[in-house]
Amino acid sequence: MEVVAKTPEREAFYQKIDGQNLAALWNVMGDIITPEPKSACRPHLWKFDMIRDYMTEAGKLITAKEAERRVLILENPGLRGQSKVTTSLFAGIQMVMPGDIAPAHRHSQSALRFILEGKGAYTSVDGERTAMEPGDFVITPSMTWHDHSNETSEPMFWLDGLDIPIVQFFDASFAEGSKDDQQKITRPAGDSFARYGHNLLPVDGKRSSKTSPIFNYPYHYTREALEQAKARDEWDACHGLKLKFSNPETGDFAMPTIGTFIQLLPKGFKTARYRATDATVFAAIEGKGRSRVGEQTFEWGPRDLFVVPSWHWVTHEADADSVLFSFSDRPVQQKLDLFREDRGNA
Ligand code: GTQ
Ligand code: FE2
Repeated sequence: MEVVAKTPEREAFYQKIDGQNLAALWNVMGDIITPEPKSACRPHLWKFDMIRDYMTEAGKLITAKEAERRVLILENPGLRGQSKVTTSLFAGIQMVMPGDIAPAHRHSQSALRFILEGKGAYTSVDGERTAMEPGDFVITPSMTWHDHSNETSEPMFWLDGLDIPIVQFFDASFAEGSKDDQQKITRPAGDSFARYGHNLLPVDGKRSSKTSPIFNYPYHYTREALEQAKARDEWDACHGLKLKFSNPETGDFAMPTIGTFIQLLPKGFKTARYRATDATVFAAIEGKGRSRVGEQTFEWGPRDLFVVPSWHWVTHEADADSVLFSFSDRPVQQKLDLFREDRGNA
C-alpha cells in the first residue's frame, strides 16, 4: 500500500489530534493490514545439549521450590524480553531434579509437556499422578491443579508449551498457589487413560472441559501408530506422515488453544516445501536430519528444538527414521477462520 506524502499542514494536524488520543489510519494502514503475514518472529534452533548444560548450572543456583518452576524460556530472537517462542505461544525447558518438588498451583493458561530426557518423574493433575518417559505428551488443562516431582536418581527434562501470550492478549489470566506443595492423589495412576484411552466413552458423559480427558499420551502408543503407518509406505509430500493428537470426546485437537502433532520422516525422505499461518515449534525425539526454514538451515538430532514462523517456507530432510513433535496455535486460527496453508505445488 502507498505511503501517504507528508505536508506541513498534515503534520500539524497529526500533532493536534495526537493530543486527543487520535491517529490517522492512512499513515499506518499498510503496517497493520499486510498483504501477507509479516511477523517479528524469526526462525531459530536451540541445541538441547547446550540447554542441558545451562539447566544443570541453574540447578546449582535455585531450587525448584524457590523458582516454583525451574524453566529456561525459549525466547524467539525476534521477540526478546516477551517470554514468547512465537507471537502466540510460550515454550520453555523444565528440569526436575531428583528430590525436587515443583509445588502445586493452577492457572488459566493451558500447558503441554513433551518429555525429552529422564524416566519416571511424576506430574500430578487433578488428583492423578502420571510417570513420564521420553516422547510422552502430557496435558495440564486450564485451571487444573498441578505439581511435579522426581523420585528417581536422574534429572528429568521436558519441553513446556503454554498459551501464555494468547491468555495475555485476552487479559484473561487467573492463577493461584496451593498451601500444600503436593496435591492429594485421589485416583490411581493410569485412571484417565483407562477411562478414555480405549475408544470407549461413558454413555452419559457430561464433561464440560474442552481439553482431552486423556492427560498422558504415552510415546509407546504414539510410536506404534507411526510404525504401523510406515509399513503402509504412503507418504504425504509435505509432511511424511503427520498426525494430530486428538480429544477422543470431540475428535478435535487435544487442547483447545494448542494443536499438537507427531510426525514420522522415514530415512532419506525429503519433504516438499510447505507454509502455513500457524507458527510452529518442533522438537525432535528420534533420528537426525535438517530443516530449511526461510533462508536458514537447521541440523537437528534428538531433543533439539526449532521454530518455524508464520508463512515461512519449510522443508525437512531425514538422514535416519526421524520423529518430530510439534505444536502451534492452529486450533485457535481454525476456529476463527484465519488458518491458511500453502503446499507449494505438492
Ligand atoms: O510446569 O506449571 O514452563 O506454570 C511455565 C509456567 C511451566 C508449570 C512453565 C508453568 C509451568
Ligand atoms: Fe503451571
